[in-house]
Amino acid sequence: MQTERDLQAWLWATPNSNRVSILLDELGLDYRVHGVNIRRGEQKSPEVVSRNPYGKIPIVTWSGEDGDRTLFESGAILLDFARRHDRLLPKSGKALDEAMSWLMVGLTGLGPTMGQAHHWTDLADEQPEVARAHSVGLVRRVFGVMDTRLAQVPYLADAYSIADIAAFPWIARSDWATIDLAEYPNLARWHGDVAARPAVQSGMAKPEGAVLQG
Ligand SMILES: N[C@@H](CCC(=O)N[C@@H](CS)C(=O)NCC(=O)O)C(=O)O
Repeated sequence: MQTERDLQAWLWATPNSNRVSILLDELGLDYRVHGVNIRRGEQKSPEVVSRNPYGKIPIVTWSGEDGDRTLFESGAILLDFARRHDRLLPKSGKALDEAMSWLMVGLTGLGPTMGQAHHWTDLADEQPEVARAHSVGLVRRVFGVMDTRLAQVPYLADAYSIADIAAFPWIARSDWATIDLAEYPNLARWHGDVAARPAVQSGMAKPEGAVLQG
């Protein structure tokens, strides 16, 4: 049951945004999407900065039993919704330990290293070889540890969870780090399994018509 009234999300066609749209679609929630074109600098607008002083997306707001709520940082949003809805996160014990640990690998290892690799292999005006190789090497280390893990279990925390949702939108853009996913066969198998989920397909298509370019 949806307890959030007037649920709204500020998103663009970016990996951290798609974590949130996949989450909300997995939970079957109704929400209104506001497109924030980060290549046009719309994340610096008063509309965004008043809800996230960092001037970044994703952001979600809603009215709940405890009043008006605002959350930014994709990891905070994943954890809050999984816990309140009692879905996509084990309750306790070893299963919770594993889900939390692999969630953090996605949030603090995969996302930031992919962002740097995208910068040094594509976005930067100058792309010194030392920076390119260093940033891609850090991504390869994360891909390698995930590939080894996924040789043993179907999903990062065994059962499908927010750890997979945090990782998927970045793995789906492995080309941003000039990496062919086929080099990591277990990760590629997992990517195919997660990509087949209807909520992942609908979440990855939000905001409708958004394109990340420039
Ligand atoms: N740690 C934050 C990172 C948010 C982030 O960097 N968002 C990007 C889009 S994926 C953004 O807003 N970039 C524009 C900017 O930094 O000005 C999260 O996971 O939500």
